[in-house]
Formats: sequence, C-alpha cells, structure tokens
Amino acid sequence: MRSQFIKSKMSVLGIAVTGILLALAMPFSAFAASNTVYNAIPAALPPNVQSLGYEATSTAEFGDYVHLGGTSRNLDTVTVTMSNWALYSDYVNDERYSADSTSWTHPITVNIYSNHLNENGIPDTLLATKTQSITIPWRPAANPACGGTAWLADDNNCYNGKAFNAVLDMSDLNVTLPNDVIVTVAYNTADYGAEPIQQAGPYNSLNVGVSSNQNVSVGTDDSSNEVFWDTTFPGYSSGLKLDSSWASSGTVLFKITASDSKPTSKDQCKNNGWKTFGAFKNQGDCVSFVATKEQNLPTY
Ligand SMILES: [Ca+2]
Repeated sequence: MRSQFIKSKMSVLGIAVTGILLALAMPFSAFAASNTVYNAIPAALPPNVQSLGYEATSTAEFGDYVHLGGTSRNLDTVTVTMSNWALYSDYVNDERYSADSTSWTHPITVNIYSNHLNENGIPDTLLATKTQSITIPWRPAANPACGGTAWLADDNNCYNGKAFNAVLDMSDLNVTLPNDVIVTVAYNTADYGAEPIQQAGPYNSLNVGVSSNQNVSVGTDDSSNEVFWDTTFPGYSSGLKLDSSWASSGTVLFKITASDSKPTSKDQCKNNGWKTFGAFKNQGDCVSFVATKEQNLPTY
C-alpha cells in the first residue's frame, strides 16, 4: 500500500525525465578549489524533474543517506534540484509576491546528519544546518498546445513544473564531513514544516526533485530504494525515518561540494605532514602556503 501510494503520488506530481548522464570526470583535486564529493543532480538542468511535493504529501523534511566520493571533506555547498509548479498569474494579487513577475523567494533549509540513528530510527547527530533565502523562478504560463495546465518547453514536451537549482553556501559553518551523511531538505508550506505558514502560497507548489534513472556521478546513494522522510501522511508518524519501496525514485537530487583541509601552521607541514593535505609537492610548498597567508598556492 505504501509503495503504491508513493508511486501514484509520484506519477501525479512528477514528470519523468529521460536521458543518460555521463559520469563526470573528477577534476584534479587542486588544493584551493572546491570539489564535488557527491552528485545526483542532472549535468544539464532539464525543463522539469520528477519530484515530491511537500504540501501534497504532508512533508516536513525529506532527504537521502549517501556516501561521499573523493577525499575533500570541508563542506562548501549543497545544491538541490527542485521543481516549482507555482505560476505568477496565481499570485499577481498577493502583495507578498506581486512585485516580481520573474521569481519569488522562500527560505530553504538543508540539514546534514551523521548516519547515527536513535532508538526510534531517527538521525540524532546534526552536523550542519543552513537556512537560506532561495530565488525561485515562476513556472511559465500554460500553453494551449499542451492541452491543459502544462507549459511547453524548448524540447517540445509539456511540463507542469519547472526545474531549478537551489544552491546553499554552507562554507561559513566550517564543518568537516564524515564519509557517510544523511542530507535533507526542509521548508515551510501552508500546513507543514517546522512553522506552517497557515496561508496558501507558492510554497504549496514547491517540490524536491528525485531521480527517475538513478544516475549518481560522484559518490553513491546508500540505497536507490530508500529515502529519509518526515511526513504525517495517513499511515505515517512524524519523525525523520527511513522509508523504503521507492524503487527508481529513491535518489534525492542534490550535490555536495567540499574543499581539502588546509594547513594553518608551518608545523603542520613538517614530519611529512604536508603529504596529508594532498595538494603539495613537498614540505617547502606547504610552508610557503602558510607563510604567505595562502597567497602562494600549491604549484601543481
Ligand atoms: Ca536513496
């Protein structure tokens, strides 16, 4: 039953996307650069993605348990591919949104937990959290060619939602990630979330993308059949818990970037310490980086 509910809900809310993503070659781990350590988002943003609507599915929080790739672990950004179904024409008389016919904004929260679960199966170690105001493009108006409420995209297909990437800068948190993390997305809708808004709005038409073809180009999804979900939909009880039977939709579309750790003192370069940073060709290279306050970058 649960599985059927999800599948029917997904088919109602989502538009399947097709296409094969090519595995991206990891860039060389240049010391000062941010590296992708997990990537389940489409390489090129499609017109829309299959998605889960928070208001429609009584959702407060939704995410995935994943294993990071590469070796960089200083958290920089989390990008979430989302789908917006809200039209500007429906909010042209709403003073909160009427001033901008291009986009609207909403606070989106990304949480990163360790993989430790309490006795109720709920992640209990929050490693990083960030709430950021995200700019969300309005969904284009319906096109008569689509014969209903959908818009017509450049690929000549009709979609009810529009995909966009929400990028959260989490670098200021100075968090070092473990290899295994549970990453979730949370936001308020009229009736759900940490603080329900108790008023209709475009956030009721805002969804988080899920895969329809399981392409994770960096790192791995622990299970393409499982997600972590806090929903009070009939049959569920609140709390962020493992949920199964998601089959091909059980990979949440997010990407994580991280940097290598940096030496902060010359002593950290000595006794072969320079080798642990993975970016220097020798001890002098490392010492120079510290002595110049990160102006002399690694030379290879
Ligand atoms: Ca999964």
